[in-house]
Amino acid sequence: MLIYIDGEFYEKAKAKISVFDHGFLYGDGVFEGIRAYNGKVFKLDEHIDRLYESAKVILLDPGVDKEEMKEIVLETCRKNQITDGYIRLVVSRGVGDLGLNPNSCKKASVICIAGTIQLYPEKYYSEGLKIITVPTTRNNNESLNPRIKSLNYLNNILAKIEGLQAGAPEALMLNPAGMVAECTGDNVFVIKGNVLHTPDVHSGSLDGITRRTVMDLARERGMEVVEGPMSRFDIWVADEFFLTGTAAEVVPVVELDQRVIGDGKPGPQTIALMEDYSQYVRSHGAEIQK
Ligand code: PXG
Repeated sequence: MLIYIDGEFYEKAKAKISVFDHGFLYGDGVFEGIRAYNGKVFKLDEHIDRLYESAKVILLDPGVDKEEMKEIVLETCRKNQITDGYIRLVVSRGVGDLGLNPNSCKKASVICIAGTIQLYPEKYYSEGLKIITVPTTRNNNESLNPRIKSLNYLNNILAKIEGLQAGAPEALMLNPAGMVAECTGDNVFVIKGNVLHTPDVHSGSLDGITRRTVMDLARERGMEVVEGPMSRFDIWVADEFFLTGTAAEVVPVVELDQRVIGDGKPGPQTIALMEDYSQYVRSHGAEIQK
């Protein structure tokens, strides 16, 4: 495996960053988790745009432009002969002094890892997940906006731990006002009748790229798509419930807080969207080979 760090490729054992990198010391940086399918990088432009938005919001200059960043991703895939895989692109504040002042970091570090992905167990998709709402709320928009895909994931990790301790593979997080935000690494959707409903991004969720893709696919199926406030009530009484994310893709949920959703099986419209998604990802994306 060859890993890109600041203009060079390194063997896995030699791919190291400084302990003085503020990404490590303070979680000061941003990242993207991207998939490649069938020789193509899925939604590369969208991931790069989101990365640069996250960087802009934290006043971080990646030091390379978007075209160069795309080429870094594609070249890392080529070097590792990736056709189907998982790409992690990281921009950290870089090496600086102790002390959280980012101005001591002279240059951002860019890291790109392209490897294979550990897929979720097949059972999650055929049977659906049973999850719970956890006490840890999603970060307040004005403290650390959940739209920033930052290297600081402790908020999500705390919620994930609470879910795992209760035996749930994912955990639903509310925002500080008690409305549904998202899961620890996935966006949330419910279906009631012909309406697909997901919390708007101001509710405390990442503007997920899988989320956007699924909204488009649902519109193509003639569904009405609503982005707006969602309460747990809306989920408990929904016909269908599912999560979306780059890693999970589209995964059905059949129980929340011991309330069975719909008839307790992955719903027909969810299954249709899962199929649409898996077809779509295999036929769209930036070609890895020149
Ligand atoms: N919410 C959160 C908090 C996430 O971290 C999503 C929603 C879904 O967004 P996308 O754009 O993927 O549809 C995420 C995604 C990783 C990793 O390596 C994390 C994500 C995706 C892929 C890999 O930790 N988070």
